[in-house]
Order: sequence, then C-alpha cells, then structure tokens
Amino acid sequence: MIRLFQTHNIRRTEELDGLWDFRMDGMEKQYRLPVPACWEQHPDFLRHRGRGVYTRKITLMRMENLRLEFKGVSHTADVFLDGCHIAHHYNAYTPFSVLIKSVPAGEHTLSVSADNRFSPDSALHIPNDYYSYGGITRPVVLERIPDIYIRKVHFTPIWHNGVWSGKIQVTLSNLSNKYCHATVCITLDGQDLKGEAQLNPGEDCDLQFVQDFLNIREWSVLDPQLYILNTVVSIDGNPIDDLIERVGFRRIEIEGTKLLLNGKPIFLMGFNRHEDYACDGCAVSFQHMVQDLDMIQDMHANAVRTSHYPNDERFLDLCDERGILVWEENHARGLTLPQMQNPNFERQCEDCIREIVENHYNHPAIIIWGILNECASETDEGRRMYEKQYTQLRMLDVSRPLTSATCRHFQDICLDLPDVVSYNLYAGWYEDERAAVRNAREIEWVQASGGADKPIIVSEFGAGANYGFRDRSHCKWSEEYQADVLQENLCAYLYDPNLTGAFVWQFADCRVSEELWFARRARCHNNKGVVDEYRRPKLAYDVVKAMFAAKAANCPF
Ligand code: ADA
Repeated sequence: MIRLFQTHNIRRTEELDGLWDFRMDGMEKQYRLPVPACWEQHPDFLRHRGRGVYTRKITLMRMENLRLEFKGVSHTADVFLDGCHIAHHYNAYTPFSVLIKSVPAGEHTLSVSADNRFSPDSALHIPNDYYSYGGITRPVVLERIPDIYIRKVHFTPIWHNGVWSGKIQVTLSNLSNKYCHATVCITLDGQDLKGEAQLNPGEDCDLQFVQDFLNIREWSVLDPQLYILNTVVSIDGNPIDDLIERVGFRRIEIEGTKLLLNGKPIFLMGFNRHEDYACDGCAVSFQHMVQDLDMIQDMHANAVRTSHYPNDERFLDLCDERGILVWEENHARGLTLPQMQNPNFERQCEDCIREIVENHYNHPAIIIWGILNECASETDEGRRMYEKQYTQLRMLDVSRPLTSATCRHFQDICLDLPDVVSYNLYAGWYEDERAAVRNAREIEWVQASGGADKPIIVSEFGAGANYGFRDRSHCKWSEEYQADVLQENLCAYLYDPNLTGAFVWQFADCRVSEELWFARRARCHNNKGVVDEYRRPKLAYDVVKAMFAAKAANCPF
C-alpha cells in the first residue's frame, strides 16, 4: 500500500514491494529480503550496522520516462539503474524521487544501497534514544511519466469573512525539448477550475487557482471531513497525466495563549510516538499503524507528536481520516552544540524540512511543525541555527504555527522564536519535584524569557516501567510507579489554564542504540511506553485513558 486513497487514474503507477535480491557488504551470502522492511528482522542482521544492496528487475514494453519514488530508505540511499548511479539521499524519514527520461524497452536492473552506519557524514542518524534501522523501510513506487507531467499540487484552505476558499498551487514539468501548451483542470467538491500553461522546454511551470467553496464541511477532530482534489493536465484536449490529493478545510490559529482549531480553543491530549514495533523495527506495518491509532483513540487522545522525525505518509493519512491532530517535526533529537556543528548538520536539517513540507503539506491533520527536539538552544550558535530553520519553515508554510521542544530549562535563549513554546518535563522521573510545583516554576520562567503570551505545551512527561514488573511498593520501574507519575502529571497539566497541550512520553516502548549511555537502558529499550513494543498495555494505559476521557468529557472539541 502506497497511500490510503488512489493517487492516479491516468498515470501508470506500481508499488515495487515483495522480495528483492539482497547482499550485505562484506558477506558472500545472497538473500531475498522483503521490501518495505528493516533488515534487522532477518536472523542474520538483528543488530547489523552496515551497507546492503537490494536488487530487482523492471521490464518496459516500450521506451518510457520513469519516475521512482522512495518513501524511506534507512538511512543513506544510493540508487543505480543498469549500474548507472541515478540518486543519492540522506535520511530514513523523508521521501525522495528520481526521474529518468527515455528509458529503452526491455529488462533493466534497479539497485538500491542502504547504509545505516554512524559516521561524520551522518549528523542526524547518530547513536540515540531510538534505533536507526537499516533497509528499504517504506514503499517504493515506479511510475511511467509523460513528457508533460504534474510534479506537485499544494492545497491551502482559507477562511475569510465566514467563507471557505481554497488556494491550489500546481507545478507542471516539461521533460521534452519543445515548447508546449497544456490545459489544467482541477475538480474539488464538484467544482471544476480550468487553467492554461505555456511550458518552455525542460522547465517547470507554476499555476495558482483560488476558489470559494460554499457548501464545505470543515475538517475537525469530531468530524474529519476530507475532499478529493483531482488535477488533470491535457494536451490538445487529451488528458495525459493526473495527480489526486486528499485535503481538508480547517484553520489553525493562535489567539493569545490559546491554540484555536476552526475558531475554537483546543487542548492537545497527546502521545509521543516513535515509528517502532517489536518485529517490524521502524517499518511499522499498516495493520500495526492502525492498531496504534486504535489504542491511542481508545485512550481518548486527540493528538500525536511524530517524535523525532517525519512519519510514514500512510500514518498521516490515517490521522487525516480519524481527526487526530499531528505535531510533525524534522529529524533531530538531543544534539549538543558540537553535534550541531557537524558540517553536514544544517544542510541535512534543511533538506529534511524542505522534504516534509513538500510532501506532507496537504495533510489537514498536521497542525503544527516542530524542529530540533532538545538541541543546543541555550547557545548563541545554536540560536542562529534554530532561527535559520524557523525562517526556512515560515517561507515554505505560513499556514501552520511552529514550535520546538526544549529541555534547556532556565537557560534556553530561543523562546522568542517559535509561535508555541514547548518543553519536556520529567517531574517524578528525572526530577523529584511535584509536577504542579515544577511546572509552575517552568511557566514563570518561560513567560519571563521570551515566551510571554504564547501557547505553551508540555511536549513530554512520563516515567519508565518494565512491562510485567508489578510491585506493591510502587518502586521505580514498576508499572505501578509509572501509573502514579502519569496520574500526577496529568492532574497537573490537563487543567492548567496556562497550557494548551500535554503529550505523554511515550505511547510504546522502543528500541534504542547500544552505544553511549543509551546502552544502560534496560533491554536496550526506552521503557516509558504506556504499552510495550508488542503493544501490551501497562497499568498506566487505563490511568491515561481515564484522565483523557474526563478531560474530553468536559471540553469536547
Ligand atoms: C527526552 C527526549 C526523548 C526521550 C526522553 C527520555 O525528553 O526528547 O526522546 O529520550 O527524554 O525517555 O528520557
């Protein structure tokens, strides 16, 4: 499965899933490994860091332009067609594509190397409190592309004077060496919008449409209404390409210290969720994505934070359909200033930001973009990099507020930069102070340090518990202790008028690196999930469920 809805009727597209030939560098043995998947699910590669090469054949009946899209290769990819290098990409969590013109008829060999090693070339995939797996971990799509094709369609819902309108930005590409006249027809909610395009050889062409839509139902948590946006490009009246997107009409605004969804204040009751499932690694299967959201909604949560990287688009599609609000963030967790000064860091962050906005812009569920979780925001050099990334994001998307989760308590010098201030607080785990008292001190500091009159989110709070460890003493690491800590933190945060959201750390236990201090974590897992990596609920599950349910009952969205 590529997306939860059909993205083309005209363009021929197929998913290159199934078994690919595979070889791991330095090993003779040949394998057949599934795609998408992590190589760690194979007994020979359970903890393997290295470079592996996946290979398969593709057959063309006639000469074609091919477009290959990789939704995720972990973590560094190089792509070869018949031995020619055609693409390089860094970062497991963002899609990339490559277009090859005029590929002759016949059988061709597609090879993809994946490299999950840590090295100075990798500033974001580093030893961390989550695991950087290896492999082609998200879907691969092969498309046959005409000389004039639709490269991108972005939809922005606009609410003005009580009327919904939509801004639709279309980018066409001309792969030929000829001038070309094309017509574009957009259909949304039964309305047709038409435009003309003059395309120069080898160039892109942007078109923009703005149209009122009078009978629209808003996208909301309780009624997540989605609409199909169909764009068709024709030459001389013949439709030659199309791109289907799925959109929603909703507005996210800030009013003082409140976050408004469709004009009404919301409180984000959320979970932090790593893309990690016991047997799947980061290549979480679709059914396990559904299971995760079933459990998250069973606990009456209304939000998910994609800690700490962009997520699989099928998961975002599910959030669109279910009315689950998403804080999606670029890829970074806990980098010190020296790590941020890696010569690759700024470019790799900016590539990630560009790729998530380009590919995830149309998801109504995404209501906030985050950057740089717990990086060096207490330093001048760190501030320069935060500021640069906020600026880049604002240039790419003015429709969503921005935030960043800090842990530089009482030292952060960047709180004036985001639209929403967020901090990670572990009262009862890393700090012994009572949650309400500790949070009051944090809020006082935030409001005096650049965060005054801004919405505030407690972006992480929680405690560790080893699944199945019960102890009447309620000692640390028992399920009882974790439930007690979450109970106390939720009591402190859910009804604090200074807060607009609180995200439990974390939904499920996840595997972590075996390097550095992370190896001291029991089982080499981060055990703060309210379910374990097999989604077996701990005692905390029912505590969070009761607390979120009570909050939802007295302030429905
Ligand atoms: C930090 C970090 C999380 C996780 C958490 C923990 O807040 O943002 O990724 O590492 O601490 O479990 O300690």
